[in-house]
Amino acid sequence: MHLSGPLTARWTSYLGVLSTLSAVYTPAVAVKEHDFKKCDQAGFCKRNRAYADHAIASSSWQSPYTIDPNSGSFSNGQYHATILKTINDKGDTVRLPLTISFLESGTARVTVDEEKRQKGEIVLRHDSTARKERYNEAEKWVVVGGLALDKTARIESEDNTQLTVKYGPTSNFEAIVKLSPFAIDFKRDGASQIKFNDQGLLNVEHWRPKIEKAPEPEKKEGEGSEETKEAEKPREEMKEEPNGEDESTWWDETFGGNTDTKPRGPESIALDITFTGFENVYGIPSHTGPLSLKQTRGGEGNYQEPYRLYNADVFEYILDSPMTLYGSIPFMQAHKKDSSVGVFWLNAAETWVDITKAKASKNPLSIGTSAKTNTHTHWISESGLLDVFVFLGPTPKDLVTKYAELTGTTAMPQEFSLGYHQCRWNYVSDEDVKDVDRKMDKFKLPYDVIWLDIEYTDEKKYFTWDEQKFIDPIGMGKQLESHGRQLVTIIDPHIKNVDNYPVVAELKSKDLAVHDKKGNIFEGWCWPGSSHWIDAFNPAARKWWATLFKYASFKGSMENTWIWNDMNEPSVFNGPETTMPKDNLHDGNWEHRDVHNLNGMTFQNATFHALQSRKPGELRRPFVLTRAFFAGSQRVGAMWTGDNTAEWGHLKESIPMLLSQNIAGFPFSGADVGGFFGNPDKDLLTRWYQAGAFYPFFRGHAHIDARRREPYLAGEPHTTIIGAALRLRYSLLPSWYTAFHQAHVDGTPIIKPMYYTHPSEEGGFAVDDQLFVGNTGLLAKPVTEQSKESVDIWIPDNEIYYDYFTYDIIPTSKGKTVTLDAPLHKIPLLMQGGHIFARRDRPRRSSTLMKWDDYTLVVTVGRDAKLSEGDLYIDDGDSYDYEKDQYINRKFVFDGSTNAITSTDAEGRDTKSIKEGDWLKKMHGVSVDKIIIVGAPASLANKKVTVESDGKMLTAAVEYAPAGSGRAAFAVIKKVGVSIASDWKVNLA
Ligand code: NBV
Repeated sequence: MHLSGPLTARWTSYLGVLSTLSAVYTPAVAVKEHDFKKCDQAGFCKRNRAYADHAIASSSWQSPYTIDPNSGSFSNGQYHATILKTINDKGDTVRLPLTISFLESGTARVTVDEEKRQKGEIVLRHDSTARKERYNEAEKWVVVGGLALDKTARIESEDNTQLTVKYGPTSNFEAIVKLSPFAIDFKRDGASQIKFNDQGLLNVEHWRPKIEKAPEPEKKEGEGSEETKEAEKPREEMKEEPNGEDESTWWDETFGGNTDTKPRGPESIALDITFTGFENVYGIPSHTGPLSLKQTRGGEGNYQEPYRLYNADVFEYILDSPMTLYGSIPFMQAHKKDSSVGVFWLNAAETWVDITKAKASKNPLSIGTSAKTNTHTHWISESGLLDVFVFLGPTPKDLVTKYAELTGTTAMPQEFSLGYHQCRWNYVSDEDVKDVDRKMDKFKLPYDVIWLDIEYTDEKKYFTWDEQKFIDPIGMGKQLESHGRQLVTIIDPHIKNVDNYPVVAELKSKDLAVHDKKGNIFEGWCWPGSSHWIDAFNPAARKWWATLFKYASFKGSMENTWIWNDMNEPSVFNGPETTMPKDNLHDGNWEHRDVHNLNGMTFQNATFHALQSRKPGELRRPFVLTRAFFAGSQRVGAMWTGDNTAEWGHLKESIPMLLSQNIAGFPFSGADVGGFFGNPDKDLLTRWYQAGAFYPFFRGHAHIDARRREPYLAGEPHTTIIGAALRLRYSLLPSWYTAFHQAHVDGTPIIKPMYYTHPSEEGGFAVDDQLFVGNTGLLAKPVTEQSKESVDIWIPDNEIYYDYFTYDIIPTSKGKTVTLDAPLHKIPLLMQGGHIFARRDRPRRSSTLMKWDDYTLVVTVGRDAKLSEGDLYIDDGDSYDYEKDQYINRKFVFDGSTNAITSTDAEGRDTKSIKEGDWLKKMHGVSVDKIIIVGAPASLANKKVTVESDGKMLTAAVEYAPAGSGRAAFAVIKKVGVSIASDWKVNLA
């Protein structure tokens, strides 16, 4: 293997790892921003920003894209036309097929491709076998539904300058397509919401033949190479002259000592998308920084750089930055009072997004009305199609559900995966694992999963064990299994290139790895040293991958073994920006450049399907954690935010980062509790557990050099406080599971930011440090600052709020900020009135052991004491039997006017007619143990209530506490005794 380019500090430290057998690793200093590209170091980004600067500065700028007036046709909800791009002063044009699809969901899709030339067919560089098309398979990986065309969409008016299409479920959406220059104005109820090419920044860098440098002077005419002659011919035919563009990075560019060759030359696509009258935009994870995205063109408090989406192993990432991270979801939402709209930019190549906000020019006639702010965004991708979905809302929920229709929803998880996960790099032996397991029990700390990082393997050969240290993996797995616990082992995509390792031998002999630009198996460096990368784009590779996970192949794995996919950006230590060369080739000879952001998803997907076929007849829900992701990854597992640091800032940042994941369709997300790099002090660790209890994915993790920090090591009072946070999570698991189910059904976020739950309250649009859990009305505001003993919670409405632990009524009202005491032992957690949520209060060691436990219901009576409502979804938490009606879905209602609480089937099903399997039958024996009513009516002072269920009438005792010194009255109905699976009614009067 040859090293090219300078050795960065990072690479040096990796070499350090590789050179020491013990793999002890000394972290370098925080991320070197200069190890990753800035926009002006990515040729296509620089060119498009320059294009934008030129267009915006010039008063006479005219976008050179025009719809050929004779090309348009409209049928069955689709408009087809050809955009002509004028490429020189002579008026030569390039033809760009345009399709605008109006979908039944009310989503519109705009796709622009590039026609192959009749003459001047693109000439690829001689040293590549890359495919000669714009990459058009992102849809295949990402879109799983929602593409049915809206046959009722119709052209409402048309002349030779524009056409207006009416579409949408109530025909209240319009797309006004302007021919020259090409532009689209998307309207809802007559008002403009989203504009394409309003600023004239549309840019499709068309293919062109490479013009080789002028022949060397000593060469006589006619002595040029065949290749040069060939390349020159089309240019002659196209009569395309250089037009002063910056061509320096068209055919190759070098960064950090790595040269990227571009066989197809420049081929970026870019478009300006204006959100008319919108001041806040959200989404496009993953980045650090606020949930409401910042402007990126400089100015006070703004970024200088566009948000970048190019999945990367960003070592010791920094806070408040538009730098790229490990995963990308190019879905952006704009929000203003009572209105949300969004776009999904379906492109898997490196993408940059500039954001600016500007007051729309004021209409001089409308005196007194203040000008609205428009948010201008400029999307720039290196290659592929221009393919954009437009959502016109009007609610935040509309956006996420329509997006989910296209890209799919969160897979129903293994129920255990909502519990607490104990991880570190590394638990060093099977004895170590068993010891941690025992100690967690000893200290009464519940957990569900213990994790093994890369050191469990025999010298980083995945699917093997270090037999000196993991002498009896099955024995270890069985100990965990005996109290319902699981093991997650890491399996990365780099396969060690070494003799006598059957996995790599097969990868090579079956030719299933990623190739370099010459078509040879790509070799790079990662943890194992010299490695090859499985090409999970290749169906044959995925099929082979599945064989490796069979219990008989992955010896030492068993039914409670699950998988962690790390480094799948992919991380390549000696590659450009620590990833794969862009001119590498994947299945179908697509360049890596085209598919980079999809790569992680294809690998997680391969693992997900592999776990489904471990044993014939065993179809269970897989659990696979990924670091790299793209739109659609939510269908195949969970993600985490990668290598954070044990600092307060990173704890704080985790909340907006996870909220961003939640609104962008991939809610099963978490951040390393405690911080990966470094050593948290005990307070930080404790506060992190309190916050982590509100992450959808809740895992403690630590770097190999970090000190041990299992919660029992913290000492008192910290261990007890952490234990309380874990117990809180465990008792609320039924509500978390219900929220996951909702996410599975329609893409609803599991944790929700204020703008999402209260889209009319402008004061909440920038609030990103507090969250609602599902539909429970639980409002959490984790403490994320050092030595802070209080928090300020922003209250979004006039509903009543109770303290979760004390039932104190929070004296506040809509739009106010209330300060709450939060000494170390206290998690600031409020209950919004008007809800009913479920808990399981019996402390257990793992969620699996809670399977048959009774439930507690908590009713929070609303300010008007009228209706409180809630849901509870339950299934076996493991199989796909829920697809065959084997689930319980209850709707609970407390009605203040009838003074009763009822439980009915949430979907109105006739549950009696369901053919019940074993699990469902057994659930009839699981009861509602108690009902806690916070803000309880005085009638409950009567001490007894009647309970009707299954035709029987019973009584239950009530403990009632009248209101007192700020605390609400509450009642506990004890031993309710009704089945969680049945209809029932509790009469409170
Ligand atoms: O596998 C080791 C680590 C892992 O612990 C961490 O969670 C990943 O994000 N992995 C990265 C490799 C490199 C760490 C510097």
